[in-house]
Amino acid sequence: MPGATTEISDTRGGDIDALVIGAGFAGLYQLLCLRDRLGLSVKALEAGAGVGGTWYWNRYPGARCDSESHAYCYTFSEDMMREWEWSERYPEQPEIMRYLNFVADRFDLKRDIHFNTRVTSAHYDEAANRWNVRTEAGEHFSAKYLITAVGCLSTANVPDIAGLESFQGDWYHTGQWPHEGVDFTGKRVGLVGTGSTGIQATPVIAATAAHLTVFQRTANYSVPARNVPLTPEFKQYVKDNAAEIRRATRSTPNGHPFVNSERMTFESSPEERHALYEAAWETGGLQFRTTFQDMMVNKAANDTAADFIRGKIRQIVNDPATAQKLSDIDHPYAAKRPPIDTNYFETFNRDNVSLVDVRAVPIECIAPDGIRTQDGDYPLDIIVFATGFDAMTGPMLRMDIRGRDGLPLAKAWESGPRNYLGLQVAGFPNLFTVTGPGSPSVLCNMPVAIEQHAEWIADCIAHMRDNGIERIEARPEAMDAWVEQVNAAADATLLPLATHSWYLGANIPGKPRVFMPYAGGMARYREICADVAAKNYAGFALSD
Ligand code: NA7
Repeated sequence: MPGATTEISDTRGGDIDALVIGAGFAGLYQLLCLRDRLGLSVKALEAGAGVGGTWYWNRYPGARCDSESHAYCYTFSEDMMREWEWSERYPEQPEIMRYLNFVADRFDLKRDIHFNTRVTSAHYDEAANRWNVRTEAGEHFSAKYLITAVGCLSTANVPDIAGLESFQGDWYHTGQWPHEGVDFTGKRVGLVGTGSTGIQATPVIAATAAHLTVFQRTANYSVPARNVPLTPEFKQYVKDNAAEIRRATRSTPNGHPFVNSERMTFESSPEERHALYEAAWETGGLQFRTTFQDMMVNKAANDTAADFIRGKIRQIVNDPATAQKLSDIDHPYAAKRPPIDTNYFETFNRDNVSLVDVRAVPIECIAPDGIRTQDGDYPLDIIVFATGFDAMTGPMLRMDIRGRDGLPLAKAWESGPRNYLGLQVAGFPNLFTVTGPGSPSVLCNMPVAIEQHAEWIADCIAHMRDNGIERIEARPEAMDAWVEQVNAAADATLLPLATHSWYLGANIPGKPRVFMPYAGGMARYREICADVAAKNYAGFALSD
C-alpha cells in the first residue's frame, strides 16, 4: 500500500477495537453488540447522511418491505418489540426509517457513527494485526476487527445502454432516489425493469403520470400483498406475543413467522389444490410460497403454482396481448425473488399505461427524447431504472479490500465469492462479513439473518478476547467445503433454474455465475454456525 506508514500516523482510529462499515439494520446492531455488550471501542462508517442502509437510498414511489412488519424488526429486546408499533401489515420505507432512527436513538448509537463517510479501501497490516481503512474524503481509521455490514442490495445497477448521456429528460435509478422526490404529474414516464421494485413502483407512478410505459425484459410472477392498516387487536397481539414471534422467526427456513405447510402438492386433488392456492392468493404475501412443502424442490409441483398465477394474470388483465406478455414467464415460481404487489397487474388496465416486451423487441439505445426499441421510439420526459443491483458481492468489491500480502478481495473472488459460513474469507484475518454471499441473507427475512450474524460475530470476538486470541481466519479447506455445501444446498432446490437471476449474478454483464446465498434454510444455518463455535471454531485458524 503506497504511503501506508505515513498515512497511519494521522489515523483517527488509533484506539479503535472494531470498525463497522454501514449503518443499516446490520451495522446498527453490530455496533450495539460490540460496543454495549462487549465494551469495545467501536465506530461505524456510513456513506449516507443518516442511518437506514438500503432503506436510506431506496426512496422510490411505492417502496415498501415485503416482509410483514411485525417480523421485520429486531427481536433482541422484547421491551423494544413492545415499545414500537407498526401501522401497516408491510412497513413503508419512511416508517422503516423512523423505526431505525428510533432504535439508533434508543441505544444512543449515532454518537459512534461517522455519516457521509464512504469507505474506499480497507487494507490488512499483518505486522500490526490491524485493518487500515480509508474513506472518500481521505480520512483514515485503523482497527483490529473489521466488520462489513454493507447490505446485499446497495450497489445500483444502471444498465449500460448507449445514448443515456444524451437523454434530455430526467432519469433516476430506484436505488438512488432523490430525497426530495420526483413529481410525475403530467409526464411521460418510462420504467425499465419488472422485479420487486418495478412492480411496486408501477401502480404509484401510473397514478400521476400522463403516461407510463413499462419496459419488461423478463415477465415476472407476483402475488397480491394485501397490505392493510394493522388493527388495535393485532398490535396488541404483537406486544403480548413478542417472545413467540421471535421463536417463530428463528425456527423457519426463511425467517418469516409463517408455518410451512407439511402438505405435498400431489397429495391433493386438482380441485383441492386450486382451493388452497385461491386461499393463499386471498391471504396474500410471501407466504404463498408455503402453500405446499415441495413447491421449491419439485418442478412439477411448482408448475401447479406457476400455472395458477399465470391464470390470475390473464383474468386480471383485460387486453389479451398485454396479458400474454405479462404471463409468459420463463422460470419456476419463486426461483427468482418473488415480488408481491398492490394492483400491479390491474394497473395495465389503465388507459395511461402500456407494456413493451423488450425481450422480443430489444432496446436499441436511448435517444435525446426517449427510448428507441427495434420497433419504434417511445418519447419520454422521465426514465426510471428499476434495474436492480450488483447484489451481494457488489458492495464488497467496490471497496478496495486487501488481506494478507496485499491480496485483493477482487482477486480472491475472481471466479465468484468464496468464504467460510458466509462470514470469513481465507487470507483476510479478523474481517467478518455480515449477510454476505454464502449465508442465507437474501433468502431470509433480513433482520433475522442479521441478528444471527451480528451475535455470532460478537460472541466470536468475546471468545477471542477471553482466550488471548489475536487473529481468526477461515481455513482454506473449510472454505472449499463450505462452497460445496452452498452449491449443494442450491442444487437441491429449483432456485438455479432461474438462470438470469441476481442470486446467480446473472443480471450483471461479466459477473461470474455462482449461486450466492446459502439455500439450506436459516434454521439449519443457525445450527451449523452454533456447532462450529461450540467446537472451538472448527474450520477457523485461531492464533495469538
Ligand atoms: P431485480 O429483481 O434485479 O429486477 C431488475 C429488473 O430490471 C428485472 O426485471 C430485470 O430484467 C430488469 N433489467 C435489468 N437490466 C435491464 C436492462 N438492461 N434492460 C431491461 N431490463 C433490465 O431488482 P429489484 O430492484 O426489482 O429487486 C431487488 C430486490 O430488492 C428484490 O429481489 C427484493 O429482494 C428486494 P431481467 O429479469 O434481468 O431480465
